[in-house]
Amino acid sequence: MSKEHTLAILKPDTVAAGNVGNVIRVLEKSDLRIVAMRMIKLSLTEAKGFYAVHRKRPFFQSLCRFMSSGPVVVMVLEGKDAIDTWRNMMGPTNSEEAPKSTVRGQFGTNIERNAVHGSDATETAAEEIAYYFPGIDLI
Ligand code: 3AN
Repeated sequence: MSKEHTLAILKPDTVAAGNVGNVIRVLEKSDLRIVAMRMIKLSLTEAKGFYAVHRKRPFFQSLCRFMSSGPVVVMVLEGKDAIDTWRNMMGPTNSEEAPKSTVRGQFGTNIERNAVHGSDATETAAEEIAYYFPGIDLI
């Protein structure tokens, strides 16, 4: 696989704990490059739109409340196999089960407050990047 883009979100727990710089440091030491970045606060409606795929899941309301509870940092990451590379760096969904060598293991708390998001496939990466960076010109 050649150069790829993915969307990363540093979730409200990461911002609130003052770990934005720590996660950026991990990224800057990796083979991925941050090519776009903004800090935003999602409304509850925007969080529900972003996580619409999970709307039938029991954790949906709580997840959306959490994601809209404070500022987040959204980023576009670029690199070889960026989607899988970032997901491997993030670690498993549940921070309580994530190895300490992963971002979720180091900076997250549990399955909901798990520090970071990463797109899971090429199509979702394109949709998610367009959602937060409309009109962005990625080469
Ligand atoms: P991932 O972010 O690892 O791809 P998904 O897509 O299954 O995980 O879930 C999206 C988000 O929903 C997760 N990042 C997590 O914050 C939350 N989530 C997933 N499963 C649960 C659960 N059982 N209880 C609470 N929150 C969950």
